[in-house]
Amino acid sequence: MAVKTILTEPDQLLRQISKPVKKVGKQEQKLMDDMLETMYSANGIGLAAIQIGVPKRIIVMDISKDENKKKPRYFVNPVIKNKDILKSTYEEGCLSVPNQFAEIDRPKNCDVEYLDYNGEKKLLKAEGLLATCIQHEMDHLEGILFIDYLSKLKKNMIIKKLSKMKSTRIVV
Ligand code: GNR
Ligand code: NI
Repeated sequence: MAVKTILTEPDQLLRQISKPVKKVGKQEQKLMDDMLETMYSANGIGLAAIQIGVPKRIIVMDISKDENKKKPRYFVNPVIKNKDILKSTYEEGCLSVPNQFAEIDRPKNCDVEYLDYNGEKKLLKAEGLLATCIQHEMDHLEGILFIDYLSKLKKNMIIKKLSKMKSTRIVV
């Protein structure tokens, strides 16, 4: 396994639409292992493959709080089958939009069909943080970031800040 570099806004790769996986093979499993290790090392609860520069429809997640009780989840080619008309608000962050947070409304519950780590077809009825996170990750597959839901003004402020941070190189 290996920790990969997480791309950050305004990297244009993050805007790519990810491609469906034809078969969950060794290569995809190795990618999922690397994604999980990268996510844990960045203290994230989810990661989409495009965040490490791979435009495949693959997501890893672990929303468990206890470090000793890890519960990794893998989603390949996820599709939302059903979503709530009820919305819930959550303060979201993103490893690709470092140190920025905003309250985002999304359907409260959703059903997701996907292939697991072994390529088996599964259906998950997601609620709460799990539902929020899976929807955040599925947006990444479409090249969407949570800041896209903010006003132009707020979004541009964040992009400007991140661009500045990126162009600042500390010289000793
Ligand atoms: O680590 C993460 N936390 C988080 C908090 C609220 C809503 C969504 C997330 S996902 C984020 C990791 C990430 O950027 N995944 O794409
Ligand atoms: Ni994200």
